[in-house]
Amino acid sequence: MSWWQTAIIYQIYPKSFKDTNNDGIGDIKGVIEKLDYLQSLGVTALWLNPIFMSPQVDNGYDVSDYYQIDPMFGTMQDVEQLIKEAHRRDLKIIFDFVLNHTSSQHPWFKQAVADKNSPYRSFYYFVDDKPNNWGSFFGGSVWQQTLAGDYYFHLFDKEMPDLNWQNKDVQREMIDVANFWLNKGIDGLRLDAFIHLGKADFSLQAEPEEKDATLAENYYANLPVVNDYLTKFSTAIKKEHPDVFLVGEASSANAKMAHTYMDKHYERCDSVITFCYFPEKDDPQYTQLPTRYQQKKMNWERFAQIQDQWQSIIGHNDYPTLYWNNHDMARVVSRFGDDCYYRSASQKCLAALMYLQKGIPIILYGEEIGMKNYHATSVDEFEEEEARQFYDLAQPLLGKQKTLALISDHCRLASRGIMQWDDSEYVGFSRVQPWIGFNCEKQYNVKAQLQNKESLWHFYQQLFKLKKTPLFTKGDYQRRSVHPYSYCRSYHQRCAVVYCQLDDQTMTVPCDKEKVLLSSGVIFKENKAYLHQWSVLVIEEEQ
Ligand code: ISL
Ligand code: CA
Repeated sequence: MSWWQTAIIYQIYPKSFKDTNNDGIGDIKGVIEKLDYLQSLGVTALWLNPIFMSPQVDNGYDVSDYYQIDPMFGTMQDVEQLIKEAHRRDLKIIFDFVLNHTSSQHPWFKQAVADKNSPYRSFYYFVDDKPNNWGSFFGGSVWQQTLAGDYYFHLFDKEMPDLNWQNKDVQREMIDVANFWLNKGIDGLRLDAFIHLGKADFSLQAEPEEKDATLAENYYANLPVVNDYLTKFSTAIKKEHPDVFLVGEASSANAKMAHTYMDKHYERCDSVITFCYFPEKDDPQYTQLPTRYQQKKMNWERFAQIQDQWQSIIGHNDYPTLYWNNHDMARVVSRFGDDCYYRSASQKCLAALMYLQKGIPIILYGEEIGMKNYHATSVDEFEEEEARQFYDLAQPLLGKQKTLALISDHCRLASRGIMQWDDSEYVGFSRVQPWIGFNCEKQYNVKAQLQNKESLWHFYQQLFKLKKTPLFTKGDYQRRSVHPYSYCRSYHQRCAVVYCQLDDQTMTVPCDKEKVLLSSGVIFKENKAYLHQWSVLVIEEEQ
């Protein structure tokens, strides 16, 4: 088996994890300081959001030098030490690898803009006139005019021009960057937004044609040519580094597409991260406001169907990723659980539900201590233009606090709060005011959770121990029911059923206590187990 098939990945947003030089910003040394902590939790690999040199227009996803560490996070020596210290503890390191675009401050782009005859001109997409009405993910058109009057293409922020992957020099440069870091000893790469590497013919117009800028994913997401670029990149990388783990971020990929991206006949991705796991329906409280930043409701039936698809199409021979949250979406306990009364219970239940399926768990820092969404205190904290527009509409109606809370719960900032190490003035993160506000809570911090044997943290530790056994890494998956949410894992002569009670009914399961592998919130009475809302039971069954 490859190391990553049994990996449990811990995602670190370095800016918010731990600050060691007291400038209010988390750093590499902070990660090093917490390696023992991470090892004791039982995770086996760390994925770090980008730490390369960057003007930080999009939190490091706008890279201006792939060969340098942003001084805000530390130095090259710090990274080398991190790799060494992580490996000493059997922890793998996965870097975020931004290959679809660079920063507008990258020397390639600067030269391309300054000189039309520069060889770097064809590293990007330049056109004399705006050829289409395609919309950028960050709002407005994908085309940005330069001072010279021509236009360049950007799918994300206008300070993040897209690289032209048709150009073989671009392909080679990115392979070189990847090899540079792999030669330093890192173990894996998360291929950021790779599904956008291919673009359709620029003369095609998006519907509705009369609109200036409209999202047109069919022209710049999951195009067949993406597979060719991927094969080329991965083959070159794996030739020198056969053990590397390549996990692609494929936000809009369904299980079938993911299957193609993971096709064993071609060297592509080892696994992918989709954003399609969570089928939410709009459930707006305020009908006069746009739904974008309003309450949503999870459709658990549909969710179960999607999980079953991924488990059968991908899980049968491969390893899907299993996750509930990341730096681009709200935190699990606030989004799908109950961050008030059933905070611990709901998160334990959801964790077992997701991570005991077949695949590679990816947990977000702070998830293990039940961190909830960060709520902004000012509208200026939101980077999305759409959020500001919503604020202007909603604030006169709902007031400042309520509006901020509503937007906070549905935007990318929600998950990027400071790691709560203790309940001291700056929650053990720093000795100065951190770069962002934070929640300070008596029970939901590392110190308190470590002291309490019944805590969420200890549940995660137990869950990971169980997850590492062959039954849960290699075993087959089979759905039992959606209400209660239950499925079975089987391997050789063994079989275990995972029961998760998501609704407020009580479920009764015949139960021999000796056979219980993991439980939370279950009441055991005379060979029966009673599961109330948010209880979870993992029990071995006779085959
Ligand atoms: O934005 C999308 C659809 O609405 C996605 O298709 C997109 O691929 C995804 O959001 C990409 O996210 C990643 O790249 C971004 C960065 O801002 C995110 O934080 C990162 O996760 C640009 O590099
Ligand atoms: Ca710092």
